[in-house]
Amino acid sequence: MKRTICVGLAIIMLLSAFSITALADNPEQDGIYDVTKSNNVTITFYDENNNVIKAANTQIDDKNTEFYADAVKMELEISGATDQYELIIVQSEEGAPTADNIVYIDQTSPKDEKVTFMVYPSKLEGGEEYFIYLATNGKSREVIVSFKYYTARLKGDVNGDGIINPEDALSCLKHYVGIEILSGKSFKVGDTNGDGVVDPVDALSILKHYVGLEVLK
Ligand SMILES: [Ca+2]
Ligand SMILES: [Ca+2]
Repeated sequence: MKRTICVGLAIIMLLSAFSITALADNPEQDGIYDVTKSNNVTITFYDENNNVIKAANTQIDDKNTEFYADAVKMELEISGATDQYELIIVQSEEGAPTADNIVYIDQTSPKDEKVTFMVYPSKLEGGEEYFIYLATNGKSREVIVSFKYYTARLKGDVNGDGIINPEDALSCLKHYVGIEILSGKSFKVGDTNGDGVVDPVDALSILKHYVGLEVLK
């Protein structure tokens, strides 16, 4: 019994050691970030209304990144193109496009040794990583671009994964008992009733939202 308590305390102390870091505020808008691309690819990002989006330096989850606020579409120009190309965008799983994870597919032929794709993924979900594959005759499919999508924090979405569920309620309870201290945006969205404290009342609201008894707004 004594041993169980000691192990429990050790776990709690270990958890606290990892969680006492203040988080910088994440962006207020949704958008694309962490873009990597091959050298022969030029990308222009657009919002829903086809306005060009410029990159802004920002922090997401305490990491510096270039952020394209409100970007949902992109134009890809691939130079050195000689053949017909097929482009596929896959959510999450690098290496295995399947019917379930493909969010965009298109095919085009080059013009002046360039191919241009105007890409509009069917869905973009917060916290997910996307891979853009290009394939052509005699050349196997390769990743030419990868990016992540960020969604601004909803009230109750304490861990910022875009979903409000029991995990978030648990984070509120951990904060309440001092195991995992919430700060910044996480605290703000965790305090669902806005009374300045994150406690079991907030955890309960999140659970009620999850089961459909209450809608957090
Ligand atoms: Ca969440
Ligand atoms: Ca509260």
